[in-house]
Amino acid sequence: PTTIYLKDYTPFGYLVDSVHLTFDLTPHATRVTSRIAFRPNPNATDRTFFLHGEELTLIRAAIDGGEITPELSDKGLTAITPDAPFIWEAEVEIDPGNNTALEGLYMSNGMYCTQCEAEGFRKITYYPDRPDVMSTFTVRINGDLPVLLSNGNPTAKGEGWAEWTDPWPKPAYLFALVAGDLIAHPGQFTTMSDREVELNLWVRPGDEGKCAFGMEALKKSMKWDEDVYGREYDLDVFNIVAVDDFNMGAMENKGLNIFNSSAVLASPETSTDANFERIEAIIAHEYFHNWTGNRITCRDWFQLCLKEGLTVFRDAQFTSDMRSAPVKRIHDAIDLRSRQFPEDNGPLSHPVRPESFQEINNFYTATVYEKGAEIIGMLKRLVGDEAYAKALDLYFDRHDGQACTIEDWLKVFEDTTDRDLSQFKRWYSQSGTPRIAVAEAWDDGTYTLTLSQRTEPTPGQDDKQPQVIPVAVGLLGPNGDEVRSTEVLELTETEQSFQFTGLAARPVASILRDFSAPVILEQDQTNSERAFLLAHDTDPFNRWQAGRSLAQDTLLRMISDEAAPDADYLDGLLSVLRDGELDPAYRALMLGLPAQSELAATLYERGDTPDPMAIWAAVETLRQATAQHMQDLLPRLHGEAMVDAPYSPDAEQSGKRALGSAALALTSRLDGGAMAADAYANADNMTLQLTALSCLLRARKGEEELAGFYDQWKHDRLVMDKWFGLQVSMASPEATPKTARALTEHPDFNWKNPNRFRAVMGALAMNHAGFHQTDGTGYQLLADWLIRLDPVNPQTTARMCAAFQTWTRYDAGRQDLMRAQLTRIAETPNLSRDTTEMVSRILG
Ligand code: B3K
Ligand code: ZN
Repeated sequence: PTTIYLKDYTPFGYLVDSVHLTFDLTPHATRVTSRIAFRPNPNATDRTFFLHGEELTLIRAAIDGGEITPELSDKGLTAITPDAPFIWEAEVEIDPGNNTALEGLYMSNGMYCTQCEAEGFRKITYYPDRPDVMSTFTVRINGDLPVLLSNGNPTAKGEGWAEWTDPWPKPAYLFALVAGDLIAHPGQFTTMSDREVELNLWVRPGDEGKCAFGMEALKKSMKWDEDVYGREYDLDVFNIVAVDDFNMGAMENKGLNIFNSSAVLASPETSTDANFERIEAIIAHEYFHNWTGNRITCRDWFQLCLKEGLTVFRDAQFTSDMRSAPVKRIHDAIDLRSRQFPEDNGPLSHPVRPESFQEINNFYTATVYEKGAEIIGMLKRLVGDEAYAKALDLYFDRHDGQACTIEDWLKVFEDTTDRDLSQFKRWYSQSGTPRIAVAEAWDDGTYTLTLSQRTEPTPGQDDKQPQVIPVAVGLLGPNGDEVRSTEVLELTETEQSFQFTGLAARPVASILRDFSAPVILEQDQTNSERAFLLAHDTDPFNRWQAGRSLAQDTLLRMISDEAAPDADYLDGLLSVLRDGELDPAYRALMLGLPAQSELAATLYERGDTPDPMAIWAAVETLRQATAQHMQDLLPRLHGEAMVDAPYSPDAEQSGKRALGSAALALTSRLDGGAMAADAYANADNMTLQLTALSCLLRARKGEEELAGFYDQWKHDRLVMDKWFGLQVSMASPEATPKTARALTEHPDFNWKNPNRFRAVMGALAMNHAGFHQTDGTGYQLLADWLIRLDPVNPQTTARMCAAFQTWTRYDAGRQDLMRAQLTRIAETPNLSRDTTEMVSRILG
């Protein structure tokens, strides 16, 4: 396979002035006719006329009306062109009905739809399929289907055809087409300059009742982007389509967003509070791309974080504004630690702006997205809110309509603030998670905090340079009062000391408040300091973190030294949970524990070999001890979690339900699931129903309920995904691989559907002790299915290979078993480029 390098970027030799496409839709022989106006690019030196094209049958090609015979390869075509503007025409045939990879034009339940990012347009017609080639598009769709959609505004239509014109120049990856028997859930938005926008959420018949929430989320997003970023929508219509077969969450095609149905369809009966929150965030994310991604796009795919990091940051701001900012920040930190840290500190580690790739789809990662968003957050913290707003205005002014780089992005900050960001830029080029060690000294009224940073070597990067790390710090006095409010220290050297003078007594420092940087803090805190911060910290993030550190510390000692659950943790937790003034959602988060995989990582990093069964047992023991310790409080928590208003997925109600669910889970450890059985019988929304069922399954009960759930919901694809997933995630470690295998034999295990495949295989990989069973059956089952899926859907296969990324952490026996499965995958004949790249990086 060929490797593509950032350093090799050159502009395309031609500019595209306009694109006209005609689609004659039939399932197995769709004709695509293109008419494209090219002209030589004055800023390019290489005039090779190469158009990408894959899996196309070329019927006819012409330049300025004269038929030509281009030179074809399996990657595209080359042709001789005039040294002046010219019109390119081509007619190709494609087979959407057999496109199981879900990239390009494909079919899902009789509906035609597209996914072009990153490089799917080349499976639709011959084209310079690169993000820096931007053009307006006019699309005519001929097809015998009631709804025919493409980007931009509708410009004409008749029986069996429709024409769409997108006036905004865009790269081909933002092209979209949808055709099918769809029903619209309509809406309407008036923009800040009083333009009316027609909104539609298009769904399959039967899903009409699941649209209202998504539509409201869209309107809120449109309003928020006007209020906070001054960004107005720019077309007459905005369409969203829900599709059942989709490789990821959603796609921001200009004016025609396409969503995995799981990322947009919602109703109280079928969706959990977490589903609603995720849907709201994804709708916002895709909508925000209209400016950060579409109006200003990426020069090349190495710059992916330019649009993704920024858009994730924007959707996080939106969620913080719509819901609770501390809760969102804690969720993001949990997510970063569980998904991005393992990537950043393992064989798949890559910079936020990678420097090379074989298959770009493998780089839509937590590092590019979530660490990319953290970088924006740090930048904002360093320059301040006002300068951030100014820089963003300048970014939109200066770069509207362009395909940009990270250099362009940083330059607007340098120009607005006069700051030199060359060291800050290392965040984009250096991979690995920086670790910050803390040393403290106290002398006569002066507290000295010494911070030192180091980043372990990562693949291809042995030497790391110090980065600019904003460390938000506050100080508490011995009575718990805050004696220094939050201050952002800028750590730029390998080691640096910061002094706080004029203090009456030795303070307790609260470091990395609000998780001000995506780093690992290595602080030798005593448990009494942690308990002190848990009781007194004014920073909600660090207050939660103090509890989390206590939990982690007790778990690690339980695992390594067979210690008993720590009293500081249990007592501290109890008093926080007792505090009725605290937001229920926040208290529910306090009851969380570090993921078992995260405990494994910590053990590994300090030189121990993690034993997944020992980790599992410690977590179980601690849970049991927590339930006993809080026994008297649990009825009160249930009471506080009561909602006696009609169901709403808002922050307040869902926070209460989160607390109630956590209390029910603990209660189930004491009453053998009696209360959960009751809760299951009375549940009138999916959040409660699923919580109760999971408590029952964890108590090794609930067989009847599980069967009842199936009968109740077998008609609903999205709920059935939950039914599949839950059984695997709640299985005992020993039973996990067996349970997953049995489910793959279930008639409803439609493995070509990515949601269903992930429901089972994703849950298997996430069930730490179950996946890592010493007989290797978990590894083998996953590998069997990855090998089977690869020829059908390489993108989803490659992504799921990451389940093996931590294989070198474990004991020799498990390593051998995992290596054997990875090798077996690698040696599969005709393995896709996607999976080949992933497996070879993981094997190292
Ligand atoms: N931009 C798309 C992701 C495309 C993934 C291609 N493999 C969704 C998003 O980030 O909004
Ligand atoms: Zn995105």
